[in-house]
Formats: sequence, C-alpha cells, structure tokens
Amino acid sequence: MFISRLIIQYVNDQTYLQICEVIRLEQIDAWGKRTDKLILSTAWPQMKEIAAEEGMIACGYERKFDEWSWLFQISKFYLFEPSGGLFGCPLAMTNGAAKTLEVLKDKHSWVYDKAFSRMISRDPNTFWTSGQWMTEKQGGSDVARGTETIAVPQSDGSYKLYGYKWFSSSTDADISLTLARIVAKSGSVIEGTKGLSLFYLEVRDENGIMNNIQMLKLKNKLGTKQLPTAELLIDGARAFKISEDGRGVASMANMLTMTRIHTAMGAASSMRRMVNLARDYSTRRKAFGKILHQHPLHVNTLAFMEIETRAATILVLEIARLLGRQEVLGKGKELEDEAEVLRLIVPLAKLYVSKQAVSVVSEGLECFGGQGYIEDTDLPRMLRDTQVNAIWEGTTNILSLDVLRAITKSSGTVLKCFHEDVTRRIQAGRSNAELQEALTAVHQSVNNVLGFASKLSPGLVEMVARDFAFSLARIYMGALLLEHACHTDATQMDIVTAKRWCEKDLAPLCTQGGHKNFTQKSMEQNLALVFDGYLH
Ligand code: UCC
Ligand code: FAD
Repeated sequence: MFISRLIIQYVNDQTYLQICEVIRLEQIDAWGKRTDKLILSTAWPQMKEIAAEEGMIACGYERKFDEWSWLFQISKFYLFEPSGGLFGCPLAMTNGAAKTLEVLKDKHSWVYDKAFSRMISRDPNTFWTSGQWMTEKQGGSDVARGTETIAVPQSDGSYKLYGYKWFSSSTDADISLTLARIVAKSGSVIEGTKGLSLFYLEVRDENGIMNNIQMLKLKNKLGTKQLPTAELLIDGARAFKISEDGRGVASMANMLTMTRIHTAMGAASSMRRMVNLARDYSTRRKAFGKILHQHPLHVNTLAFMEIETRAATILVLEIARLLGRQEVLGKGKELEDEAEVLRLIVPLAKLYVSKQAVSVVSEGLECFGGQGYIEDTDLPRMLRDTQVNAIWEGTTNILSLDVLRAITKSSGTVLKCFHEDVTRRIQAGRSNAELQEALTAVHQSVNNVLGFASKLSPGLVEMVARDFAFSLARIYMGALLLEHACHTDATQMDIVTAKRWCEKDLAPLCTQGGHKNFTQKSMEQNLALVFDGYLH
C-alpha cells in the first residue's frame, strides 16, 4: 500500500523533469509586496501529507516496536527514499530536529511540547518539518569559524537573529534549528565554537508571514532539483535558545548523527534502486545475439554492484538497530561499548556509503549504455542526486576527521570496542569451513589497521584520516556480512557475498604502501605534486 501510493504519486506528477521545471521563487508579488513564495512541484506538499500519514517520523518515536523501532523506521525510509522525490531530505532534518528536542525536553519543555508533537504527528494538518541551518558563506565545514549570525537577547527571553545562511535545503520547512552567537551587553560576541549556541525558530507565523527571514535566491544545483535550497537573509527573526550558552555545536550533534544516518541510508537505497533497474534491463536488452544477462562480463559487473549494495545496506540497518538498543534498553557495559562503536560507525557509514553510491549509480548508468546518459530515462537524475550525499552533512574529509574526533574524545576506547566488536561478530564463522578465508581476512585487516594507526606519528594522522576511515568501514562491513552469513536463515548467496567482500582488499591503507606512503616526506611531496608548476 505504502509503495503503491508513492508510485501513483510519482506517475501523477508525470516525470521528475516536470518537477524540476516548476520549482521557483517568487520574491515580490504583482503589487510590490514581499512574499517569498516558493512555487514547488504539486507532489511536494502531497509528499508531506503522505509522510505524516505514514508516520515516517512518528514511527521512530512512538517506540511501538521497542528497541526495533529505529530499525523499522530506517527500513521504511529505505523503501521510501528512491521514490520519495527527495522529500526524504526535509524528513531527515525533521527526524534530526525531533531527536534533538527530545534530548533537550526537560530543559526546554515548551519548545518540546509545541514542536516535537507536531514533528511526530500523523495528521497532515498539524505535521511540521524542520530545516537545519548551519552553513554560512565563510564555512560549511568549519562552522565554528564560519558562523557570523548573531543573536540579540530580548526582554521576554527570546532572541532576534541577524545573519546570512548560505544553504537552506528545506526552505519550505515550518521550523528550523540554527546556530548563532549571542551578543553581550557590551556588543561583543565570543568567537569560535564556544561562542555558538543553538536556536529554535518558526519560519512563518500562523498567518504565513515570514519571521523576518528573506529568501534571497534559490540555488542552481547539479541535482536535487525539486528540493528548494535557498540562501536566506535572517533579519531579526524571533528565535529561542535551546542549548547552554556556547554549546551549540555539541547540542546539534544529535541532529547531525540522525541526518548522517539518513544520508547513508539514502545513498544505500539509491544503490539498490539502480541495481534493480540495471538487473531488469539486463533481461530485456540484446547485444551480440544474446540477452545482456547471458554475457558473463555484464553479469560480473552487476554482481560487483550487488555486493556493494548489500554491504552498504547491512551497515545502515545495523546502525539503526544499535540506535534503538541505546534508546530503549538503558545502561550496562555491553550497551556502553555499543555506544562507542555506534559513535564511530555513523561517520564511517556516511562517508563510505556516500562514495560507494556514486560509483555504483554511475556504473548503473553505463549498464544502460547510451540510454543511461539520456535525461528522458530519468537515470542521469539519479547520478546527480547521489553525488550530493558525499557533500552535505559534512564532506568525506570532514567525516574522516570526525572519526578521529570520536577516537580522541574516547582516549582510544572506541577502537578497543571496535576491535572487540569485529572479533565477536566473526567468531561464528569459525565453524564454517567456507568462511575461513574471509574470517582470516577480516581478522588480519583489523589488526593491521589498528596496529598501523597506533604507530603513526601524530603529525601524520590527519593526512591518513580518509584512508584509515575507508579501511575501518570496509572491515566493519565485512564483519557484518560474515556474521550475517553465519545466521541460521542465511542463504548461499549471503555466504558468497561475505566471501567476496572480505576476500578483496579490506585495508588498502596497510597493503598499498602503508607507512611508506604516509610520511613527513610524502606530505611535502603531495604539496609539491599538486602545485607543480602552479605556484612559483
Ligand atoms: O548539509 C546539511 C543538510 C543537507 C540536507 C541533508 C539531508 C540528508 C538526508 C538525505 C536523505 C536522502 S546541514 C549542514 C551539515 N553540516 C555539517 O555537517 C558540518 C560539517 N562540519 C563538521 O561536522 C565539523 O566537524 C564541526 C562543525 C562539527 C566542527 O565544529 P567545531 O566546533 O570546530 O568542533 P569541536 O570543537 O571538535 O566540537 C564541538 C563539540 C565537542 O563537544 P565537547 O565540547 O563536549 O567536547 C564535540 O565533541 O561538538 C562535539 N561534536 C560531536 N559530538 C562535534 N561533532 C560531533 C559528532 N559528530 N558527534 C558528537
Ligand atoms: P568547504 O568547507 O569550503 O570545503 C571545501 C573542501 O575542503 C571540501 O572538499 C572539504 O572536504 C575540504 N576541507 C575543508 N576542511 C578540511 C580539513 N580540515 N581537512 C581536509 N579537508 C578539508 N547546509 C546547511 O546548513 N543546511 C542545509 O540545509 C544545507 N543544504 C545543502 C544542500 C545542498 C544541495 C548542498 C550541496 C549543500 C547543503 N548544505 C547545507 C551545505 C553543506 O552542508 C556544505 O556545503 C558542506 O558541509 C561543505 O561545506 P562548504 O561548502 O563550506 O565546503
């Protein structure tokens, strides 16, 4: 029922191309009045209705399935996403905002009472979505130095915000969480991360009048065309502080965690959609007198895509399972260790699956030959939309640095928990002769990578961060696939998937150069190489 609704919705709106054509911003009406009216696809508000009725956000918070509720929700999004016309983007931010408000509920009960209940509403008339405004012109990665928006305290306890938000994806959202610096009586602000606080604001009042926010421009983007991403001038918007002073970034971390999970899940689901389409095409298209699937080379290509997709999917679903356990099962050593692992694998999933998806979706286009490049097929749109996952919610490098942050903050216990977790998961494979080689590969890779990291000089850690993170991601996916292949319900293809994944190079960081490639000298060479003949 759920999927068929989406498909009908999709067909009613005819094609994505039409969706893209209709989106525009009408800033001023015929009589000169500023309206900042977004003219979106007709499907867009209907997607909001469907999202509410389906309880896309609600199902995570109603906890109907106890610790399995997040797994249920993320699985539902996995199905929703490829047909959801990118409405998954505002929903991701709504999920993140709901999580943030839920955590802060005791300290900011009225905001929680007002906004949380609307974000988890199943009634389209009361359902609210949220934006997430972090990026300013000066920096989307380096938010601490890049944020110039200020918050002027008002006598009633509220604040007026002034600033310029450079990217706002969910511009039609009802509310937003955003960062700003509080202006002291002296007129000064605190620079850096310690000066940032988190604010809640409503984008429009009950009459639809903008909260002193102007939409200056819709971004002209490579993809995500139907998503209204705008530049916003905030000129005295009424807002409410929902974090301790100077704890804005830390308080927003709950939102980032959730939206990064959504990003990884969305990327995995785009891989699944592409693989399914390419597989189907391979049963219809003929070349050299045979149907495509009769060509072993073509099927080998599809098999690579299938394995990448399975690995990405199992990682995302495991994250959702662990998240549910954290929320519902309370405390204990096992859960504390799981929390450490979860902190690590969320950025790993976001950074790795986003990259995998670009590769798999791109390969998928090629599986359609020339048709894969033709807009009318809607296939190029999929590649464009996939590309963004590596950028928004933190780029690959920034997420790699977040992996380092997680390790540093825990004084290394994260890696210990990671090692134990991987070791435990692959144990089951010991009794399965078919999986021995795979098991050894995971076992050796995790030891090699963690051994490598422990010997790295501090000055080189940042340079290695991305390769290190990629290796950890591949190892963890290998452990999950192996564990899955040992399950009593596992199929022969689950075993094949685990073997193929684990028997490729899980830790190129160590095998392809390793310490040799990451030295002070190679760091200097990198600079010389990149700027060879460019800087004099
Ligand atoms: O792109 C965006 C939305 C697009 C739409 C998304 C839709 C997705 C759905 C798709 C479905 C298809 S919104 C913008 C996203 N922007 C980012 O992700 C920012 C990227 N930059 C970073 O992540 C940076 O690393 C920053 C901003 C976090 C760095 O900030 P700081 O202030 O320089 O970092 P600090 O000083 O290291 O961290 C400040 C505090 C620390 O807490 P305390 O003080 O307790 O030690 C950190 O531990 O924040 C904490 N913290 C975290 N905690 C920082 N990052 C995290 C984290 N990831 N988890 C927990
Ligand atoms: P920069 O920070 O300038 O990064 C440029 C390059 O430098 C990147 O490759 C980066 O990896 C690299 N780099 C930066 N710092 C380091 C470092 N320390 N070490 C190594 N490499 C580094 N933001 C919002 O707040 N809300 C939104 O709703 C939103 N929607 C978006 C929608 C779209 C379609 C897009 C494309 C972006 C959106 N963003 C949004 C902004 C997005 O989150 C940022 O663009 C992103 O976080 C990167 O920031 P930046 O553009 O300033 O890049």
